[in-house]
Amino acid sequence: MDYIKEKLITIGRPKAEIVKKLQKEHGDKVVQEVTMGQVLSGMKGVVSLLTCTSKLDPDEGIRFRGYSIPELREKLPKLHEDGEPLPEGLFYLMLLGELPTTEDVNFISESWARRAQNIPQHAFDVINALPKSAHPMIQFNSAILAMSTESHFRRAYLAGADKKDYWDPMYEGVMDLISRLPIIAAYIYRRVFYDEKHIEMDPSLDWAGNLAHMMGYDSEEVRRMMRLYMVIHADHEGGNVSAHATHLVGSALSNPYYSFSAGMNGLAGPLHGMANQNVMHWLQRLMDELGTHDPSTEQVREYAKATLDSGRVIPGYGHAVLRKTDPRFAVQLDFANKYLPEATLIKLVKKVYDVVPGLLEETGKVKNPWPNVDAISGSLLSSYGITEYPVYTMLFGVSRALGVLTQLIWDRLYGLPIERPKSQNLDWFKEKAGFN
Ligand code: FAM
Repeated sequence: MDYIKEKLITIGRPKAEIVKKLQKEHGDKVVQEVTMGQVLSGMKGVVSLLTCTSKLDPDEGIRFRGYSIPELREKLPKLHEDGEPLPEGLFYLMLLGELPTTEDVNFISESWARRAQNIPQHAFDVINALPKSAHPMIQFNSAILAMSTESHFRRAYLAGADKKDYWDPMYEGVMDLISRLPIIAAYIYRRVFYDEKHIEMDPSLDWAGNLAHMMGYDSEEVRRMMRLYMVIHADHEGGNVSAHATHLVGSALSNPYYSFSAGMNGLAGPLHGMANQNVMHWLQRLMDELGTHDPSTEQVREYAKATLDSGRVIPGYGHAVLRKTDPRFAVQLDFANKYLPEATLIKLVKKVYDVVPGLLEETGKVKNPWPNVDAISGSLLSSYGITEYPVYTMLFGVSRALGVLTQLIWDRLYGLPIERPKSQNLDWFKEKAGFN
């Protein structure tokens, strides 16, 4: 057993005992009153999940095991003093709840580089069987499902493993799956946009640096951008669609490939991860319609207003939980100001930021008029030459694996049961409301 697994079980067993005790001895404690409005508005604010990897504050934004994004940038190991933290370190933090050392990060980096070598050929065959015009998320998710033939968890379950040991094959599968996602994503990218001219992974590189390398980008700046991208998209508490879907499907003891695939299907929705691609279409159309890359603030306002007047949402703005500018937006802007102060798209993003919150506030119905992570991520990628918008959600998905799959290991450590909320029909709601 490697030392990370030993640490995990040492930390995990007592916590699993606490979860059991809470269930048994405090099961009748009332957690919260739930209103009809909450149920009918997508269960917003209803406490119904146990998630340990991260927590979202409406005003402050995300904290990973207690650490905010600025703190992670300062405290997680980096390859360069002035660079960005390594996603390997964030994975360690989310898994074990403590900051990693450089050695810990190297251990994970090497473990992922080793595990990434054994992707079954049929995962690539499945991708190749799809038309190149199939959205990268279709290709990505098909490959993820195809790789479930390798599931340690499935094998262990069929062999009759003890329930309290399920976390172990889950850990193995999660480590394998995370290690392989950059190769799969880069393969799809080069297949669709670079005439199948694939680039081998470089086992000496870190996980995110390798992704940039295999996509065809070898500058240190792009690697830094990719490390940042992979860190900030990794997790956003348990109730967002990709995290919740992964957890829900995992609660049926589906293997990590099935579970993560469910999450990725949710991420592909335009109100969730596909928003980053849609932001780019929206900005592109703005530039095409106005015939300039440098529109005036007034022109941007008119364009945004026309979007709202036609009953569409402005992608990249609003959030189900956040009520302030997303720190994931702020940190990307900070990165762009440092490395790309003159980039046309970044200037445009800033102009949109100047006018859209006010317009959304004027509607009187949008609860959060501020930008989310997707308002800038595509412009950052695009400014570095990664201009193929359809891959942006897939890159989000590679990163999201870090958080939702770590939580899946903890779900099995805690021994969480199958999820089964109660539903009611319309008559029941009418009766509750006192309708005749
Ligand atoms: N533009 C126009 N209208 C918006 C809006 C936006 N950006 N954000 C919210 N609204 C509308 C919303 O459609 C709803 O209208 P109706 O009452 O007519 O149905 C009203 O404002 C109240 O919605 P809300 O309570 O403020 O937001 P929700 O919690 O229902 O939805 C989002 C949250 C994120 C789905 C919503 O803000 C949205 O559609 N934003 C644009 C898409 C986007 O950027 N998604 C990415 C979210 C992200 F961070 C991620 O998952 N990656």
